[in-house]
Amino acid sequence: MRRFKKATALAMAFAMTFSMAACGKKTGDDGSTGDTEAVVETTEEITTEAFVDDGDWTITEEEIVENDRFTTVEGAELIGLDFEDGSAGKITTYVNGGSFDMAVEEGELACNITNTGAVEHGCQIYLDGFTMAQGCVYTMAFDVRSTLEREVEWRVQINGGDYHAYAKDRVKVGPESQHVSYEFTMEENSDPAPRFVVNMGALEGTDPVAEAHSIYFDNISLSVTDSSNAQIIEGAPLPIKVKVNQIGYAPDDVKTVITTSKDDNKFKIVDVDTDEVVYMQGYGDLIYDASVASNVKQGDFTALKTPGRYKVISAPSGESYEFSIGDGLYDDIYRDVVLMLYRQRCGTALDESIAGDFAHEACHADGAVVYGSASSATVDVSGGWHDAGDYGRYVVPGAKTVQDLLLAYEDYGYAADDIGIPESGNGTPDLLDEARYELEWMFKMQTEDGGVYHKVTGDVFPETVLAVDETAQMIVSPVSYAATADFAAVMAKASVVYKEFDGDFAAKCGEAAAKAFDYISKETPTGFENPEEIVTGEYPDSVLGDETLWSAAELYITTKDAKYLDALKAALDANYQLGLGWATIGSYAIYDLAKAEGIDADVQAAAKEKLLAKADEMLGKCEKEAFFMCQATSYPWGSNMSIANNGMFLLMANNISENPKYVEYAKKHRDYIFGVNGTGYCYVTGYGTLSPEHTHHRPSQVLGKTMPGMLVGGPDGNLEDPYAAAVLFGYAPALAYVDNEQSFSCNEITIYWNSPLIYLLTGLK
Ligand code: 9MR
Ligand code: ZN
Repeated sequence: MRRFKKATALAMAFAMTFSMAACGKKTGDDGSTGDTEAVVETTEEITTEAFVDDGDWTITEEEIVENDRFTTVEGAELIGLDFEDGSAGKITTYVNGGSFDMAVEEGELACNITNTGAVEHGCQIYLDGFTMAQGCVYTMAFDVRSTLEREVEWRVQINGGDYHAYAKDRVKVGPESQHVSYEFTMEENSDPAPRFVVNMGALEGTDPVAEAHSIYFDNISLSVTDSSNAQIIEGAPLPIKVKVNQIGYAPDDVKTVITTSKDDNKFKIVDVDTDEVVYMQGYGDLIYDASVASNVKQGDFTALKTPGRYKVISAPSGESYEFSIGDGLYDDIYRDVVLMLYRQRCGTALDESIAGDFAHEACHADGAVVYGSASSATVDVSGGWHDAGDYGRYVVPGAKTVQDLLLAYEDYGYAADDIGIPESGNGTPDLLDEARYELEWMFKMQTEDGGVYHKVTGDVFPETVLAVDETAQMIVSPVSYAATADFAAVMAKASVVYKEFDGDFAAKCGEAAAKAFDYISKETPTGFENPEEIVTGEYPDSVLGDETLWSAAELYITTKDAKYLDALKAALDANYQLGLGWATIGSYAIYDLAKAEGIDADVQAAAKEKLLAKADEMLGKCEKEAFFMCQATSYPWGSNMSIANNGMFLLMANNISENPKYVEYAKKHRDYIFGVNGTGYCYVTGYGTLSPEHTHHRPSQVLGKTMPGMLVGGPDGNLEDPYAAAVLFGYAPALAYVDNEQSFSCNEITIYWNSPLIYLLTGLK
């Protein structure tokens, strides 16, 4: 937990003049507007409506309220299941190569195993939702019997990473029911979200059990035996109260500090190199913000334009993290945010000079089998980027990522060829080289008849291993409508964007796009669902009007062919979703239509109108929200993608119809990502004072250090993993973030969360 040190009152022996250029309504807390004396000289002239310093800069130490939600109570049953009511409670089954079903039969939990699989967790039952405190003594107990003599293993383990056990034991089971009871002390750090499992697969060192059999459990209990030495279990740390963009602001940017302390009335800005106070001002009125479920205040310091390194001191709640004012502040971060895609490349050796510790030999290079194919022949689908913290390669989110790069190049002519990828210096802009790495893979995902496979992954998510150590058989999942439509759209766009650099490649993209579009034209739009045996990322989407629209739009724009115009008009007439996500992508279509040359004038006018209406609607919402976002209380899995997408969308709107407000609010989305948000985190790894260090990203987890330049998913108000559910219970949506590698719903990273940030930073360059 964060503690603010108690500071003595800092009496200000002086006052100063201030600027309220951008926001003239704020005055001192007493409402006075009297003249003040300037004592700090800045190179910029800061003229302002007055703010009167009352001289009281006492910082109050935060009262630490211990969260006893996790405190252990002697005798408490953390798990207590007798199956009398016919329900298995929250016990869940997991298979990894094995096969069994679970049912409650006459007050017992029956696991009917037909195939144990080849690993210990080939067949497993598990249970989450309890907590363990360091130093506390627990007793694990249950009754068990089995129709066959064999061994099983129970474990209380960490739920992530290497899944090592805090306590475990093997039990020989047979037809005679036996009572197992095992006392143990939790020796490791407290864990707010451990997992209880029973492994019923192939236990190492035991004879394989080939015959079908049933194992019965009853009275499963985990209880606190002695808590006299138990430590307090900490949840997520308290967020810093005074929030700034930890990277910083260009001199002319609108700059806002936000405090979540209702007692803060004023703030001063200190140059951290000289300790001089360079700016002082009162906060605005209290605003209730539903995303953080508290009152906040905004303070404006737009008038401070002098380049330097600063921090905000806010009384009485304390200091902000440091930040800079200057030009070029995003140059390093930009490079890393782009290089992240290089570091996610699959099927090629990663160069140490670029990837550092994350360098590796070519991974996932063996052929993949095609799901449902009678033949065991393999296909070559090597290449592309690893999607995220897992190593799956999925066409749908890949297409979004490529589109963002192509747009960043196209909209800003950003042709840097020295970002530092292996292709740098080859005469083609690096953003296009990087995007091409994915496009080359996407070609391999297209079938003879034009359809595009949804994804290539193992049947389950890999263990926490390096990419080269995921050696499971790769399986190509069936063709999907969404993958094929998205493929058609980006390939069509690529056929134009790459023309001046590589005509043959561009032509190949155009042909592949046309073929994919023909394929979907004959299909009924249907959402993809994972085949039963494959449990990796699904990217399901059954609302496909926007995918149809996007593909028709790009093919029409690039070919001007009447048949695509007809399809486009039909798609525009149907219901479709706007958005720049992987599931709702209609905004890509209307944007490219709005800016295209030589297309149907009515279609273009309608697209422009739709786009600007959406942008204005967003702007209206942003202006009302305390953190200037337009999310209300919607912070879903990957909320940082929504934020980056919205910042990107505002810049896109500005490209269609210039409006300084669009740019100002795009910057506010940047500011949110780098620290002006509920938790105060800079959500990009490796940058800022407080940024994620324990990402759910297998290479980072194995190496014990987080790869730089990755945008994490961020707050997820729906608490979609056991760790988040344990430590973030009851948190407001925009605060529901925790920097822990077990929390895959908050702290994973993806290529398509980085890509809108690439666009945003390119546009703001
Ligand atoms: O980003 C995806 C998010 O929108 C979904 O809610 C979530 C659950 O379906 O899946 C996310 O995508 C994950 C994908 O399925 C597998 N690779 C990691 C992705 C990021 O967590
Ligand atoms: Zn790989």
